[in-house]
Amino acid sequence: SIASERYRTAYHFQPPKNWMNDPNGPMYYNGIYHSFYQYNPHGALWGDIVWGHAVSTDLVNWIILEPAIERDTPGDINGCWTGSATILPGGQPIVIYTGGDAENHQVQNIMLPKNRSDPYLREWTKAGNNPVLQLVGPGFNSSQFRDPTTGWIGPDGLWRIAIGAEVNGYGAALLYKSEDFLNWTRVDHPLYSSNASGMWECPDFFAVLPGNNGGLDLSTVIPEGAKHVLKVSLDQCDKYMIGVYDLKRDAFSPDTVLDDRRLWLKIDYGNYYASKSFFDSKNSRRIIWGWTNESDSSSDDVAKGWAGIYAIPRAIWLDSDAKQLLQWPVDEIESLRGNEINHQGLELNKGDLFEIKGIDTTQADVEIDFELTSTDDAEPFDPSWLLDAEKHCREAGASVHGGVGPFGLVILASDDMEEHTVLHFRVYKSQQKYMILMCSDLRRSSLRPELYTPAYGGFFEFDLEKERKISLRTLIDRSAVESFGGGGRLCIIARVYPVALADERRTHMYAFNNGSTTVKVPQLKAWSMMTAQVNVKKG
Ligand code: DQQ
Repeated sequence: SIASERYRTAYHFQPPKNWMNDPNGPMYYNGIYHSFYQYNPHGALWGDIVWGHAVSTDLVNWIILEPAIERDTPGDINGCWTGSATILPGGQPIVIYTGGDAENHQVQNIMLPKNRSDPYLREWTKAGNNPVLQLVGPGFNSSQFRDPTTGWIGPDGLWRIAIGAEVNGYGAALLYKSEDFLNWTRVDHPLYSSNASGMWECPDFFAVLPGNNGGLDLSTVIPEGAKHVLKVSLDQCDKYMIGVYDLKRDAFSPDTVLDDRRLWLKIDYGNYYASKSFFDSKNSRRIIWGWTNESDSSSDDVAKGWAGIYAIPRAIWLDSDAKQLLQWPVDEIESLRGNEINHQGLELNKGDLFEIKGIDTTQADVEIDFELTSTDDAEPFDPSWLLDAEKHCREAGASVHGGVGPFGLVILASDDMEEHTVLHFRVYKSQQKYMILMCSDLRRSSLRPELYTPAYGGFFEFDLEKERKISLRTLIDRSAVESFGGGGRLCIIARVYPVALADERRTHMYAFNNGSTTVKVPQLKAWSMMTAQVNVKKG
């Protein structure tokens, strides 16, 4: 229907139709970016999973190819699930992925490109010795054993990978070693495990240098001073720990161990799961890709004929204090910026609503700097709020007056404001530092029933003594709203389905302030975004 076309994203990747979930095996190889994805060739709900395949030279425009692998061997007859790519010395790409076998055990399989001189690597061959890994033994659960990582080389010259598992009911990243990437043995201790949670899906393990956005290749020597990040997927979100990879123990050791997993940092505080990163040797950066599900109902998805998008690929690096990751949409996305508007020297007093006009409000890239005129009225921060930032976003919503904030952006607003989505900040004082609340509040985003419309949110630490400006960048793409707060300190991607959008009615965008402290906007820039070629199919 027309409505479902209006909700389709114009520059967030999605296949031409059907269901898509986790990003798989991302890599840059011989001038081409490869994106594989969990894909149901038969419909808009999860099932019959194969690896969809798309290629790009710029991470913006994509060519959709035939699926790279289908369910046709005993080791993957129930599904070709998530896995990762590694480029072996000499330029041999190799993929390890999870298969569901006929008994519903999860096993690991290998596949290789059939012809390395095909620039798109269209055809893939499964290894003769598949499945290369199975899990048996006390405490293990063969139906909770999946999602192998990209490989890295240890000091002994052997390859290593980690695999998500549940051991005695607890989350673990199991560690495996191999000489040739085909024959693997389990190391008797995990890379890391924790009794703070159950099953870990989609582990990702990578090295980062504090304050350096250059990106590190896992399979080369890791420089002195590097930290490691372990990301795992659970509780509908992607959480991570920063620590060190202790080469003597051959194990990850987090800088801070948090027993309550609600306190673990998140890659994104919205609708984002199963992310996977890779080293981009073209531009020397690490890029992370995540899956954003629909927030409408399954029957809506069947009616639309499609479900699932990817967040914009983001550069990801470690902050200079080594306490959190920073993320920013890849620069390439700016090639879609069209018509630009620009405002300088705005001032937002308590209750002000400033309409941002002159761009396509349904397909836009918006960058705003909010400069605080004072922090005197910042209310005290209560650390218990960290346990449930969404609750705090519901209670301290955009219409609740505060000391410093709420201020931010109202988007996809209907003429009468009956429908609107809000992105906002609020500033709190916590001993020597400031804590910023960032929310993406979907509660009034649509008049349609049966939608999941939470107020997503999180807190980040910010040095307001050093920097008085808090930036907000929001990528609006029809049903996708992806926001970056404080220069990439906190990210929230969300899905919204306003009736006004489906009806092709005008929607409005405003900057606002509802705090008693005046907020200046020294710079506001916004662009209409053009439509990327993400739906081109080539046989
Ligand atoms: N999705 C895959 C699994 C993975 C899960 C199956 C995470 O391999 O654990 O589609 O979304």
